[in-house]
Formats: sequence, structure tokens, C-alpha cells
Amino acid sequence: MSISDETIEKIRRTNCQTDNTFFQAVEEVLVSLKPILESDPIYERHAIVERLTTPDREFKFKVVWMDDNQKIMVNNGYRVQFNNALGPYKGGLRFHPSVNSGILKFLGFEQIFKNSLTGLPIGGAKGGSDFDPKGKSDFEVMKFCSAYMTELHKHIGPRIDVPAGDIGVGAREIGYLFGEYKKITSSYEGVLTGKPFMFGGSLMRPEATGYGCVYFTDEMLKYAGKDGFEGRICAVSGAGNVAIHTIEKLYKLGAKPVTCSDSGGTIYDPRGIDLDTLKDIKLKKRESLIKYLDTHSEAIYTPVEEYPEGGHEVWQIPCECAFPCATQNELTEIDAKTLVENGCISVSEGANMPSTPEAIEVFKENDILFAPAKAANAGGVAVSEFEMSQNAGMEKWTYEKVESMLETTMRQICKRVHLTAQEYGVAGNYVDGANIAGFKRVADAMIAEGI
Ligand code: NDP
Ligand code: 2IT
Repeated sequence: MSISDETIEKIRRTNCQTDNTFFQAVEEVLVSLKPILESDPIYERHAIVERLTTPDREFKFKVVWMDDNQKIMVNNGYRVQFNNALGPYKGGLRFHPSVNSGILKFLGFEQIFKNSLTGLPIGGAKGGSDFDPKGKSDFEVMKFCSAYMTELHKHIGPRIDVPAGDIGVGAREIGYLFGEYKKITSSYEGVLTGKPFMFGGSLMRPEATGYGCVYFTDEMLKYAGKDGFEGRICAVSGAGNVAIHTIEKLYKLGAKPVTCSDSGGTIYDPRGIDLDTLKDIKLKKRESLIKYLDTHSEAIYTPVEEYPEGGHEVWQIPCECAFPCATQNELTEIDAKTLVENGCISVSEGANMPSTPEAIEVFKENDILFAPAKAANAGGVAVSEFEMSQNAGMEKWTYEKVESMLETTMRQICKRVHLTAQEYGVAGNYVDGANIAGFKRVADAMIAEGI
């Protein structure tokens, strides 16, 4: 692609949005909320739905930085502050070429409900950039992060808005962002979570989302009378922070995770994914998953070009428990049908909105236990809030303490979702249970705080 083609493509992508994810997320929530909205007119009187679906404010800004060849690069930066009825705005930053304001609005909207479900004092936000960290040197990532923070710092603060990581943003990026914030403001404060431990990060934050998702699923299986993970074959998609730690926890509970995937393809290892190799390839070397074959000739790699029409290879592999942990809409109706045919009993969303609405319908029709993202992956943001508490108190909690708090939080969320679904006449429907329980807490706070 020539430079001018690249530029035109970027203008099209960021200014002529066809992105539908925000509407998809809102529609799902509104359908779930029908019973609560109909049972109490107070929510309509206070225009809660209109107020909840409109962000408090959205920032879009230019990020100019210089690559290692001294070429000047321009990206779009964003932060969407959606709702702070329950606490400071809180939510991750995503660095990925697909990022636009529509995707961030969907993620920010979901974050309000997720954060509410944790029971912790945090509001909902999301941000990021169409910057692609892939293939960039550490120095380039640092320069981009500094340039991004030059603008972002005006809008955030430990009691205002506390960003964290998401796709493409891990401890390395958070470290650079923190360094720049500190430099600009001369203030050493807990303005970001997911920091490296040596300067205020929480132990267990890297593991939190994946571990939390497995704890949630364990509890959900218990409620359904299908105890435990021992010996269960699991399919996991993704090969990043969430997927890796989901796999790690699954092993600890006796399960056998046999798949993982990245944007290039899927690995199926019938002996179980070798976690050390996976970490080495994706976390340490930041390489393609195809490298897994170098040391594991028994595994099968399927590149994306060979995925089934309208579906994804990872869901073709027979499993009892599925964990989509890569990105939105990565599990389609076709995939859902395949999972059902292959005897899958549960699907837990480690990623945000990975299942399409049609896929969720298939799960519902077939009584598959389904843990929606805003409940199942809330462990990450919960431990982020623990990090905020540690920073505010100048404390460092032990790994054991944080993990025990994470486990309790996830089991409590599952209970809240389970009981809410029962209360509203949709027992076993965790989508409705999560939406209603998340909504109720934030809506009641909004009413109490007035307009
Ligand atoms: P990472 O950047 O660590 O990993 C993302 C993984 O998903 C990578 O393997 C990446 O492939 C793959 N991926 C990303 N986009 C696509 C795509 N469009 N098509 C195919 N594969 C893709 O991100 P996380 O693990 O942190 O996030 C994964 C999901 O979990 C996201 O939906 C995120 O919003 C959600 N989440 C994350 C939390 C956290 O604490 N980090 C908390 C709650 C939810 P490749 O390696 O090739 O880039
Ligand atoms: O989607 C999410 O919950 C996250 N990316 C984590 C947010 C956070 O503030 O830790």
C-alpha cells in the first residue's frame, strides 16, 4: 500500500464509521432491562436509559510522534468518560489499528455495568488509540505513549479517571504512560492501574482477568450442579494477557486447555497447551503463535485464511468449556452451533463481547451455561480497584491477599447475577441477571445524586 493509500484508508476508517458494536451492546442491555424498567416507573421518570447511553464526555485528540527512522507519525487518541455515578471513571486503554470512537463507546458502556457488578466504587470509561504496538521497538512504543499522555493527562487523575490496560496495552505501555504523567504533573500518584509492582502495581493484576474468569465459571458450574474442572477439556481463544492467565488457572484447577489463537491463526495441542512456550512466544518475544510448532510438532496450526466460512477454527475443537478471550464478535452463530454439537456445556467470555447476538441465542436455545463478559471478566478491573486502594494507602498487599479477594469478588458477582436472574423470572439467564444487577446499582446511585 502506498503512503497516500494508507492515509486515505485511515481517514475512511476513523471518519466514516460503520462500526456497530456500540449499538449491539446497548441493544442487548435494553432487552434485558425490560422487566426492571416495566416494574418501576422511577427509571423512566429520571430518564436513566437516555442518560446511561450517553457518555458524560468524549475526548478525541491527535497524537504525533516520531519513529526510529525519524519519520513523523500521526495517530488518533481517545478517552470516553461514560459514567461516574459510583466512583471515578475507570476502564482500560486499547492500542489496536481497529480502534475508533464507536468501539470505545461500546467498551465504555459495558464497563459501567461491569464495574457496578463488582460492588466497588468505580465508574465506567474506556480509551485508546489506533496506534499498533505490533512490530514497534520499545523506544517507539515509549515515544508514542509519551505523546499520547501529553494530551490525556489533562483529563485524568486518581479521583477523576484512572485508565488501565486492554488489548495492546500491558505493563510496558502503562509504565511509559505513568512515567510521562509523573514528568508532566510532578505528581507521584495512582493515576493508572496495571503498573509494574516496583512502582505501585498490584501483585496479581496481570493474572486477575483470566483467573477471575475461571473462578466465575467454577461458581457457575457449581450452581448448575456440574462441579469442578477436573479433567475437563477446554478451548481458549486469544494468546494475550487474558487467554494466558485463563489457561494458567484452568491447569491449576485440573482442566486441560487444548487451544489458543492470535490474529494469525489457531493452535490445537491435544496434549494441552504448553504454557511456558506460550508465554515465551507471546509475552517475552512478542512473536506469532506459529512459532509454537518449532518445539511442539504434535500440535496443529491453522492460519486464519483456512478458518471455516463465517467461523473460527478454535471453536471447531471439541471441548466442554469454552473461553473466548481475544476480541469482540469472535464467536459467531456457526461457531456456537459447532460448540453445541460437540458437547460443550459452558461458555465464559474473557474478552469483551466476543459472542455475537446470534451465537448467544444458540446458547440460550440449547441451555448452555453462558457467562457474559461484564460479569465473567470483571476480575481485572476489580484488582485494578484494589491497586487504587493500595496506592491511596501507600500499601503493598501480598499475592495471597489479592488472590483471595479476587476469588471472593468473582464468586460474589456470580451469586449476585444468579440470584438477580431468579428474582426477575429468568433463572439461569446470566445475560439478563448481569445487566439487571449492574444497572440497578448504578441507576439507583444516579437517581440519588440528582441531575
Ligand atoms: P492482549 O493484547 O494481551 O491480547 C489480545 C489477544 O487477542 C492477542 O492474542 C491478539 O492477537 C488477539 N486479538 C486481538 N485482536 C484480534 C483480532 N481482531 N482478531 C484476532 N485476534 C485478535 O489483550 P488482552 O488479553 O488484555 O485482552 C483480550 C480481551 O479481553 C479483549 O476483549 C479485552 O477487552 C478483554 N479484557 C481485558 C482485560 C485485561 O485486564 N487486560 C480485562 C477485561 C477484559 P495478536 O497477538 O496476534 O495481536
Ligand atoms: O475491560 C476491562 O475491564 C479492562 N480492560 C480492565 C479495566 C481496568 O481498569 O482494569
